Amino acid sequence: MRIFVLTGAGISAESGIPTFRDAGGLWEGHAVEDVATPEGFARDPDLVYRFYDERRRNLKKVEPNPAHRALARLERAMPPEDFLLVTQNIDNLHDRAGSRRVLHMHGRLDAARNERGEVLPWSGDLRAADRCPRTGTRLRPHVVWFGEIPLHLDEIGRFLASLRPGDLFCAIGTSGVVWPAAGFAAEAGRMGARTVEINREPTGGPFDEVRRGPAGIETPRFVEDCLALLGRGSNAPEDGCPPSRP
Ligand code: BV8
Repeated sequence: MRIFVLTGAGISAESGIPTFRDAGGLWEGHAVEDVATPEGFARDPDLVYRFYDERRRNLKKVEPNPAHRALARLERAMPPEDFLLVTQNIDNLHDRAGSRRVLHMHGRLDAARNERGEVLPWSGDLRAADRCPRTGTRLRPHVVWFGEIPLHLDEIGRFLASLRPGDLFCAIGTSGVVWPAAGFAAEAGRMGARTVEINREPTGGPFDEVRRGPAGIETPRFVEDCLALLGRGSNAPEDGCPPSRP
């Protein structure tokens, strides 16, 4: 059985990171789409640097929640080729919860990118005066802005195309507004996978099953159900992996 998990801002809400919709999509009176764009960066780079500095500083004050930890457990219980975790979030809570293979399709706050597109870890404030220690070029947040092409789309597309009846797709804490991530559930359904949504509120997305409630409660339950399907219920040892799908 293969499982594709897509997470959005809602999975980090119980860790104290505001979602885009909760913030009303605004920041310092600016629409996120205005600030989180190449045009916004060209227009007012200091505003955009500040926007990400504040969110990067906040990362140090928050911790992964049971939803992040449950997905790390599910990853450990499955053959690598049968599990894929894709996040739209730029926080590092999946990584800090122990997930080893996370595709950050919209980039990540704890990294910067030089003018050659090379990525380097970056945990402090990032300002216009900062330069890449390797190339001396200007740095920008390693974040995919609106109008830019998300990361890892080839790998994501291959995994979606490999899904078959009996496999699972689960979207956790995403409003399904932002494309191309918003199209993944329908694609998984077209391949015959069962599609599950975990969300506090209805989104109207194309799901076979909805688990209404906070991610911190519903995700561990979903993972327990997956482990039972894999014959790896909560009383099973965490060592080894079930046989991969032939
Ligand atoms: C692209 C990084 C071309 C920045 C982000 C018209 C139609 C279709 C598409 C478009 C269009 N006009 C423009 C577009 C394209 C655009 C887009 O989709 N715009 C939207 C606004 C219409 N997309 C792009 O520009 C993308 N690029 O299209 O390039 C291309 C593509 C492919 C191939 C070739 C060319 C790039 C998009 C990436 C933008 N960058 N992030 C930053 O973070 O600052 S997106 C950003 O917003 C987040 O990363 C996230 O993805 C998105 C917010 O979405 P969610 O994560 O879902 O968060 P949200 O707050 O909306 O929802 C939270 C949900 O959680 C809610 O449902 C809530 O009920 C739930 N929840 C809350 N608490 C809990 C909970 N659930 C459970 N438990 C809880 N406790």
